[in-house]
Amino acid sequence: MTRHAVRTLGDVYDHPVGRDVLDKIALQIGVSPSFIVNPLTRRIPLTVLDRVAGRAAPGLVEALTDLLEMNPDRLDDADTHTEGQSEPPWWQGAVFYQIYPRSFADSNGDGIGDLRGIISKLDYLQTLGVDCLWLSPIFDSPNDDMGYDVRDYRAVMDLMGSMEDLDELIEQVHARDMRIILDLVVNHSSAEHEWFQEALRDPDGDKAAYYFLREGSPDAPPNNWVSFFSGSAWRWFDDIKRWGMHLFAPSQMDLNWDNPAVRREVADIVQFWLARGIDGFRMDVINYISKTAGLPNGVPAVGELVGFTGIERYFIGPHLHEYLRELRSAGFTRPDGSHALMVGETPGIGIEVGRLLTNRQRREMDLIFNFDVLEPPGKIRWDDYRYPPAYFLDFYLRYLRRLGPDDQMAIFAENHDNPRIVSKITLDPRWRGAAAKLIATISLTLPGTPFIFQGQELGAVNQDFTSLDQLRDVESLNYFRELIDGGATRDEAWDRILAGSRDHARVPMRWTDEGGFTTGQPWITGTDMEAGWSAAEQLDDEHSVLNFYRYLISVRQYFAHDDFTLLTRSGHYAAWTRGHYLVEVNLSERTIRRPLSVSRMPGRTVMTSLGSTVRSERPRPDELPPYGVLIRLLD
Ligand code: ISL
Ligand code: CA
Repeated sequence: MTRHAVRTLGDVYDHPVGRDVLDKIALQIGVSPSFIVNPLTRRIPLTVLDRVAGRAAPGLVEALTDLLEMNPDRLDDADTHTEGQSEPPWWQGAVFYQIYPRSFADSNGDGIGDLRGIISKLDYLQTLGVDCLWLSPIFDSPNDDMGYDVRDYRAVMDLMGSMEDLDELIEQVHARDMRIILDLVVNHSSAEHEWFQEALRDPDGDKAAYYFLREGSPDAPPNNWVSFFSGSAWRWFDDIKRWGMHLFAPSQMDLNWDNPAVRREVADIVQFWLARGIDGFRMDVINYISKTAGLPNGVPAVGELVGFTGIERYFIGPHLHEYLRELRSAGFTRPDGSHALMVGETPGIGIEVGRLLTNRQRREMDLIFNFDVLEPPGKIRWDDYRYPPAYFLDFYLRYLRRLGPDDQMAIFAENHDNPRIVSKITLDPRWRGAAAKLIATISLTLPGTPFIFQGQELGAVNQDFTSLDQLRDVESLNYFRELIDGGATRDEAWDRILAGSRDHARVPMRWTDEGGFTTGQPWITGTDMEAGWSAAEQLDDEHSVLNFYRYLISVRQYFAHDDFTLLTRSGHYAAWTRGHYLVEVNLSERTIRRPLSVSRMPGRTVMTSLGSTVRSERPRPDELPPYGVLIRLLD
């Protein structure tokens, strides 16, 4: 692989990592990237930039060049051998549905969702029309981070059921012509995993080398990295007089992927599950697995900029691509040579590095989640603000323009780590359904692989939690403490928690008007009791969000492999075609005019978001109501 020296601003921009970084900066300050990098500025030497920026943010430019040099891969360096005109892989036209098992359906009344609960809802999922289920963690876990802390990668968490239940679930999913992927959480394991327990018993033994354990003194952690769940990323284990690294909760110990034995273990785990019929994995924070050798301190200026000191030392580490390729061949390849699906959860990864990770010719992963879609410039999850749906559309349009024939993007608006998209967009109950349908339309008609999170198909909204004891998430609880310790009042701290808590997405599914999730006491309660929004009620309502999703998913097969053409994108309006379907959307909360150039195109209306606003309010034919959608089949 050729190494390109990075000396000028232009070199940075020509580098995939640099391009992503500069694009992010441009987005945040609200300018076009060409405002920063253009023929005039391209030749500015980084040494000069360092002198200018160095005063305000010492070390920033050096951190950037380090990062770029640590990541020499470029798409044009990749193996360019084309695989020929093979059939598109199954997942390309698929609609994914994420289940948060704990909160989906409880079969035995203990208040916690489980595998038999999921089995009991397979008819519902089939009616919805989704092709592949992704289950958030169901492996044995002490649940400090709700299963994202795995104690045994080969056992089912007892709260979820048994191995037999899982086998039955897999079988029944397949019998319905659907597929199923699980969650692979291998950047870290639970401290209760036998590997770590053995490391504690023998801190110089081979299992200790599975983790990052460092000698030192209890008052000075080995470096300045911070945890995503507050505080230092290091925890002192007094029994063995060693520090242990945890990028997440103190009981989620980071695994050392530089140890080949760890990589072999992970490949074996994947093989174990593939043999049981699993169709692939979503891979938790998979871009964090390769840490910079020597675990050097993070640059404080970077930490201040992005909020997490140390992140530039591991979010695209030096061996990331290598380890993924190895795992694909050693773990994700079946005996017949076919590959199971690899979906990477990749916080912080931009479009170009995303392409490096998923371009078909490179044989790393198949899809990744690009999280930049979740907050518009200047906002973070904890801010209370209204999310402009135009940002959602424009984000994916921009993404699309950058993709080549061997790239594919995943489209998503929600997951178990984020508040509900409808509440982010609008708090006005009149537009709840329309906003939900607008996101559905963009997600399901743009060329990409859509992921729907449970409840999204019901237009679920955030919960009016009123006190901390209603929350369960370690991140929210720790962050509240951190805010108070930092001098915030309880009200200030609570406002931030309420805006961003992951628990909004984790309350039980609303199956019936009374709830229908459990016959017992749910492990966490939801507060949204608005009539008409449960699954049962929506199935009976032809204008419901649920039936809108069902419709779009069912017709998707007719255009999923067809061309996409953007006809108009101006102001709050956009129109595009996908195959013979013509889609028009209003991205605002005001009624807007449809341009004649589009409204005159001959075709018949097959779907509108009507009915999700005030029932009697029929829009004029030349207008689109707030967040309105109009879908026609062209003649
Ligand atoms: O909530 C976040 C941190 O502030 C997110 O950045 C999130 O932690 C990140 O996207 C990684 O998420 C995944 O790994 C975590 C787990 O808690 C999340 O539920 C999971 O989706 C650690 O395993
Ligand atoms: Ca249960």
